[in-house]
Amino acid sequence: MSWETVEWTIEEDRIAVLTIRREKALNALNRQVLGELDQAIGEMEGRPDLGCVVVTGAGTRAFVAGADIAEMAPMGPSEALAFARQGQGVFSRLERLPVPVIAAVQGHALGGGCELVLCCDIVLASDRAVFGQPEVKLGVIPGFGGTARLARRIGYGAAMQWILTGGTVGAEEAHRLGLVQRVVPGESLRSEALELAREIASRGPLAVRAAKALVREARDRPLGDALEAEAQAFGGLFATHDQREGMAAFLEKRPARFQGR
Ligand code: CO8
Repeated sequence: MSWETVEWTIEEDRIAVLTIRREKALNALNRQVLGELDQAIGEMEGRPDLGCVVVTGAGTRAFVAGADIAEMAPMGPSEALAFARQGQGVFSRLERLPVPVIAAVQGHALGGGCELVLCCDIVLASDRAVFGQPEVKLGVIPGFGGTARLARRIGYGAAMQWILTGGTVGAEEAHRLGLVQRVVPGESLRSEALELAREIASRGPLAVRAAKALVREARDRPLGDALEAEAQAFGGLFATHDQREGMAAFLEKRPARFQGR
């Protein structure tokens, strides 16, 4: 499952790794990358056997250094609008993937790269990772969801500071602000991300998918609606094999054998 600039592989049982491969441009997002990402995400949507996805960029220097500035530079307003819509559409599709998505950020995650991180559920970063929304330095603003998603993740003041100054922060600061869940040495980033993916993929698959959807959707729902959705999903899981198996396994002091049904 590979195109010119994007590939996804089943790394091991139930774990997919989605890689942006445009290393000579620090994995910058042009229309081709976005188109290929869209196809890859479409394929993963149709895979009920997946338990977790890890997203990363090729090489050690960058996760994604933003939208492709050379491609954007000559654009007029309607082309730029279409480009923003294309990126937003692809990123929202990634955010809505039914399985959890872990970002493994090894280097620069700037502009569109930082916005891509914001569409992942859990973020692991190398101690060399750098985050930021530098668009105002280019005379523009974030266009792939940053003005809408960053404050939800790191709070209003910090988001304003990032977006209004265009400054960058390192992995430790991103961790302190809650964007990054764990900072690890660069050489162990991939194995740590896979280990986390393995742990998630070992849990009840229906429960994991339900939990992801509920936590994500609760951000945009009134509390009462979110609680009702949770209660409905909770009740629904009691009609599954995996609920009976998970609870029986606990009571019998043995590992659960989930079947995703
Ligand atoms: N676009 C295109 N090419 C890039 C990009 C980029 N975003 N980032 C790096 N490259 C290219 C460089 O041009 C260079 O190419 P070449 O070797 O041919 O000269 C190569 O990658 C390596 O880059 P550097 O030599 O600059 O590497 P350094 O290690 O010196 O610096 C940095 C690394 C700090 C990451 C630096 O490359 C940089 O600042 N990049 C740009 C970061 C940036 O401003 N990103 C935000 C872009 S805007 C954006 O993402 C908006 C998203 C919404 C769009 C809405 C649509 C309208």
